[in-house]
Formats: sequence, C-alpha cells, structure tokens
Amino acid sequence: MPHQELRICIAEDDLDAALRLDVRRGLTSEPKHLPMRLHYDGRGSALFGELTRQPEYYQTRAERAVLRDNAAAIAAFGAGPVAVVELGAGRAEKIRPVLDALAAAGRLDAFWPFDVAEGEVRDVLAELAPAYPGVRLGGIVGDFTRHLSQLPDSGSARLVAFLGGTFGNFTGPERGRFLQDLREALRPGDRFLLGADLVKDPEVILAAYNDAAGVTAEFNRNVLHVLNHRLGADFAPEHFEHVALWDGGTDTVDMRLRALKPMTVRIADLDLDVSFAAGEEIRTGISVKFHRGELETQLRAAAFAPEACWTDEDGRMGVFLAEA
Ligand code: AVJ
Repeated sequence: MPHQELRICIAEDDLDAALRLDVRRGLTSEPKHLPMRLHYDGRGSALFGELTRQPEYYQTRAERAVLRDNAAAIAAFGAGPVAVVELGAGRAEKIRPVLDALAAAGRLDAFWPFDVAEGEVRDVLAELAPAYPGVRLGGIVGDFTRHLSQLPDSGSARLVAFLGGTFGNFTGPERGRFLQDLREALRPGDRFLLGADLVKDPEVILAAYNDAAGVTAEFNRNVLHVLNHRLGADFAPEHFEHVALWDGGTDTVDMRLRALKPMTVRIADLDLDVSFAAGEEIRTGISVKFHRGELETQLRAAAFAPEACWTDEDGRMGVFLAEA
C-alpha cells in the first residue's frame, strides 16, 4: 500500500458551525437564501449524478468530450513533471483523461484530489492507486473558497483543475477572490485548467435546469432535506416548487425554491422559526455562463496568462488553460 498523505484543512466541527451560521443568516435575510454547496450530501450527490445523465443537462457530456479530445494537447503544455490538483474532485472522474495523457507522456508526478468530503477523498485515492503506479497520490480535505493557500508543493509544476462549471456558482466578487487566492498560491509556470459553461441560446441553458424528468427540481429541494436531517428542521419539501430563471443581463441562471402556500418552518437545532408567505422564494444558487473573452479578461485581472481555450463541437462548454 503506497503512502498517501492526507492534508486535512477542515474538521466536521468547522463544517457544522459554518452550516449553522449560513442557514441562520440566509433564512433570516430578505430575500431568503441558502448556499448552493449545501445540496451535496449523499442523496444530493446521487441526484446530481442522475442529473448529469439527463438529456437536457449537456454540461457534463460536453466537458467530458472536450477533455477527452484535447487531453494530449493539455498535457503538452510546459515541460517536466507535473503535480495535478483537482478542486472539488468528487470521484475524480472528470480529470482522468488529463491524468492519463500526462502519464502517457511520462510527466505525471503526483495527483491530489481536493474535496470537502474526507470519505470521498480517501475512496478516490484507494481507487486510483492501482491505476497510477509510481505516481504520488495525496489528498486535501478542505473548502476551495478558504484553503487554497494549503495547496501542496512537491517542487513539480502544478496543474490545478477546476472543472464541471462550478466556477459559475460563484458571484462576481467570489470569482475575483477565488482567482486571486489561487494565483497567490501558485508560482510562475504553474497552470490553471478551468471548465466553464458558455453563453448560448437561453432555451438550451434553461432546459438544463428544468429537465423533463424533474431531477433538477428534486436536487434543488434536496437542500431542504439536508436542513431536516442536519438541523432538525421540519420543512415539507413537497410544498416548495423549483424555479430556474435566466437573467440575460448578467448571463446567470438563478435557482430558487418557491413556497406553494403560507407556512412556518421550525429549525429545532437553531431554535429558529421561519415564516413563508405563499409564493415567497428562497434563493438557492446561481450558475453563471461565460463568454470566452470575458473569462479570459477575468483570468488576466488575477495575473493569469490565458494560453488556450477548447470547446466541444457545439461550443457549449469551454475548457481554459492559463499560466500563473
Ligand atoms: C455542476 C455546480 C456547475 O450549476 O450547473 C445543476 C450544479 N445545480 N443544476 C450547475 C447544478 C442545479 C451545476 N454545477
């Protein structure tokens, strides 16, 4: 069994405290809001997996095609050994073509999945070990909005990947802060690989957030199940409907849960009662879509040098490579 270092930046207690603060603040605000990352407990991750297989949800398939078709090109940038870090790795499925291409070029020195879920990080390391003999495997258990300064440094050039379009779940200021934090954690010659959903026909975009099978709706309502389980709340998720709106001014999908009737919800662990008027909405997250030039401008503003952008044949998803 190879030695696999785990760097733990976050403890269960931190996560719990953050959850309580976020929920109290969000549900006592006007308008009410909840953070998007709360959706991803075991059930939420399974629902998201199901969503990625819906015909309307093009993001996952399109990005997979981009990475499959261009992995060798991505692996051809720079020279010498590379340590890959995948932010929000989950099962580390998205990055595999890039790992394989670097390995085939004899340049894969290390892989470090970075994820908030410790179990996920451990499982993925155990699963990858036999596939990448001789590659140093480690993991980071952390929050990529807070712990980027803890990126490992083995001396090899680093390639930090942030795939799946999760970057679009940040607000503008959050994107700026994230890029700056990442740039500060990197050295010249390190690289950033970013997968982003591109602006396209709003009908195509909205369909991905209103799939016919209702998986997005169930995924969105899952945040209420999470509050029931983790904070002893008594939400009746079936009394909320999923809403996804497109704002063409900011190229943003805005997700909400709309109360179907007036109700009061008790959140026992916070000793908090929350009232809803009929039709009142909870903001449950945004998903921003990008124009290539705009995103490259944001990268430059954080002192990255954009080097390449690949898209699928329909131009749906973009994968950007930038040098620190
Ligand atoms: C994978 C986080 C990018 O914003 O499209 C999909 C999450 N939420 N439908 C996205 C999501 C509801 C997804 N990301």
